[in-house]
Amino acid sequence: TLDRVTVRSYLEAEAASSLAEDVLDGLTRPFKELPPKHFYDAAGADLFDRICDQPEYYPTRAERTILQLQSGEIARLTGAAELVELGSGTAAKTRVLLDALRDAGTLRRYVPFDVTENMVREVATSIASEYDDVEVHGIVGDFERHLEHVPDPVDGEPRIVAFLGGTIGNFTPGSRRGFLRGMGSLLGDDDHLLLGTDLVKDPAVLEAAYDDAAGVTAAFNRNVLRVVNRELDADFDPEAFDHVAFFDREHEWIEMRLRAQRRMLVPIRGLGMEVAFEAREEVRTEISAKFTPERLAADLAAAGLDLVAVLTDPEERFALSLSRP
Ligand code: AVJ
Repeated sequence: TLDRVTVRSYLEAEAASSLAEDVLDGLTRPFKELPPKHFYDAAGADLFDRICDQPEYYPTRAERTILQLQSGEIARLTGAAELVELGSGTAAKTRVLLDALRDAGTLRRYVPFDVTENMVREVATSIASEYDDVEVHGIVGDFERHLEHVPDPVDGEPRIVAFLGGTIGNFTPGSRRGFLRGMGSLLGDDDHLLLGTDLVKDPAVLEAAYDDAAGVTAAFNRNVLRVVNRELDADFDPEAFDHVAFFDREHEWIEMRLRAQRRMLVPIRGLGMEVAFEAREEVRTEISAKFTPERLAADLAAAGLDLVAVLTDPEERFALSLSRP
């Protein structure tokens, strides 16, 4: 099987510098901010997996339900020989889609793309051993900067570029459209974008999903401070920050913040600076946009994509959309 696996990394030392610049930028703003991509070191990836098992966090289960019910339809509508998956993670849900493409007799290659090298390697070798004759081309990179390294489609056959889980919601509205356009640039006339988006719903349900009773999301949120401590030799006390999650009704997004319990001065030696916090001052750590079908269509159209199908779970909590250039 190993002769069917390639893994290329485009990250190297860049990862640390992108964190340094993001922390420098984000913590010197009048309203402090840290981008959500730095949550996902090994501990953060584990915490996210645990979030998905919490009873309140429905998106992962809802999306899996849609895949289980609709993968055959997705295979039929796309006839895809290839699945490119941005943010592939452990590819748990992906197998449902790969199975459908294999059963349709079209599947030839899987391209997992993620920031965590070990995860890409493990996924690449296990998929290659589970799916006879399927090639796997793993990419270790930052999908905001390395999309250009996605290989050309095999023999010009149709492909699906998938961005699942609702991660598109982490982009602010303007950069969201830019990123959709970037994914669109990977699509030829016979290709499709498969996009997972969480849907607008009762704010109480949304807020519970980002503030589970077991405190796993709170630990995930604080983990970004541990990442900064380790990578930039900083002295954050993660326990001195409270986890805050609320639905912003105007923007229709969940916002996560970390709120300082008291005044403090935090050394970040790797940047040669100290950051001051007022008591109750907050750092925004994530937005997670929730969509209405109208907004989804408008964002896709703005990125030059035409909606082909919107597939939802029976409770209409989450949507998987297929669109094309
Ligand atoms: C992995 C980005 C889809 O926004 O719901 C989960 C991350 N943050 N709980 C999301 C997350 C808090 C998640 N995504």
